[in-house]
Amino acid sequence: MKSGFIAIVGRPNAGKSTLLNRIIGEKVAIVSSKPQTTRTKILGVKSGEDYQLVLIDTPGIHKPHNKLGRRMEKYIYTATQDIDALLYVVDCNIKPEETELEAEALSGLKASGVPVILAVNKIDTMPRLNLLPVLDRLKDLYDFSDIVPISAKEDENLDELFLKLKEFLPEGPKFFPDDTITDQPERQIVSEFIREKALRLLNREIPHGIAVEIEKMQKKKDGMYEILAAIYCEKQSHKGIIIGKGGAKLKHIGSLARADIERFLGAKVYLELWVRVKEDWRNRENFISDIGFE
Ligand SMILES: Nc1nc2c(ncn2[C@@H]2O[C@H](COP(=O)(O)OP(=O)(O)OP(=O)(O)O)[C@@H](O)[C@H]2O)c(=O)[nH]1
Ligand SMILES: [Mg+2]
Repeated sequence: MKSGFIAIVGRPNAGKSTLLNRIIGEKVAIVSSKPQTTRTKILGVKSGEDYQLVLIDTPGIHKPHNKLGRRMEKYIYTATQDIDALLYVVDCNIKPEETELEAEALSGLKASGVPVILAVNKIDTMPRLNLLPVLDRLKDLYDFSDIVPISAKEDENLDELFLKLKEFLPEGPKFFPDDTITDQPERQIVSEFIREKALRLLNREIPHGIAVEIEKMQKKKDGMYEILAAIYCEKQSHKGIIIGKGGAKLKHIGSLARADIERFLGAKVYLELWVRVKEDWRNRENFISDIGFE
C-alpha cells in the first residue's frame, strides 16, 4: 500500500484547482478566470486498491495586500509542511519577463525540502513547436524531479502525470476511508459554488472583495434544502452592481449556483441570496475568522 500527501502550488490562475478536480474526478474546488480564486487549502482524495493520493490545492502564490492575503499565504505554508512532494503548476503561456516571478515563488518552497514535480499546464492553447522553448526556459528554474506538460482542462497527459505522482508516495496505510473525496464540509462547498458564480458574473475589483456566508441550511421533511446565504462586498456601490437592474444579476448568480448545488446535494434547493456590505472586510481579522477562515 502506498499513500501520501502532495501539495499543488503555483502562481494565481495557473490551473491548480482545475487540475485537482480532474485528478479527483469530482468538483471539490471552484475555478474561475480571475486570479486568486482559491482562498484556503482544499484536500482532494483519490483512492485505489493499492494507493491513496491526497492532493492539497492551495491559493496562488502572490504578494499579499491585506489580511486575507496573509491568511492565504499561511495556508500555502501549512499545506507544504509534512508532505511527500510538491506539484508546481505553471501556465505555459508565461512570458519571458515573468520567469523571475516563478523563480521567486519556487525559491520560497525550497524550505519544504521535498521533490518538486513541474506541471506545465494549458498546452491545449499552444502549438507544440512553441512549447519547446518554454519547457527549455522553465527547466532551469529549479532542480525539478520531473517535468510533465499537461492540459488540465482538455485532459491531456493527466494519466501520465498521475502515474508519476504515485511514484512519490511512500509505503503506508490509507489516511481516509475509500469514499472520502474532500475534507470540506457541505456548507463550505455550497458557499464556494455561490462565490464561483459571483466571480464568473462580476468584473473589475468586485470579485476580490466578495465573500459568501451560509446563514441557514436546512433539509426539510420533503427532502428539499432551504439555503439562505449572504454575499458580502466591500462597498455600497458594489452592492448595487451585484444586485443588478431589478435584481437581475443576483437572480442570475442564484440560478447558476442553485443548479450546481442541486447536483451536488442530489436534492431540490430553495436558495435565497442577500447582499451585505462589510467595508474593508479583507483587513478585519475577526470577520475573516467568522466567515470560516481558520
Ligand atoms: N485552456 C486551458 N485553460 C485552463 C486549463 N486549466 C485551467 N484553465 C483555466 O484557467 C483559469 C484558472 O483556473 P483555476 O483552476 O481556477 O486556476 P488556479 O491555479 O486554481 O487559480 P487560483 O485559485 O486563483 O490560484 C480558468 O479559467 C480555467 O478554466 C487548461 O489546461 N487549458
Ligand atoms: Mg484555485
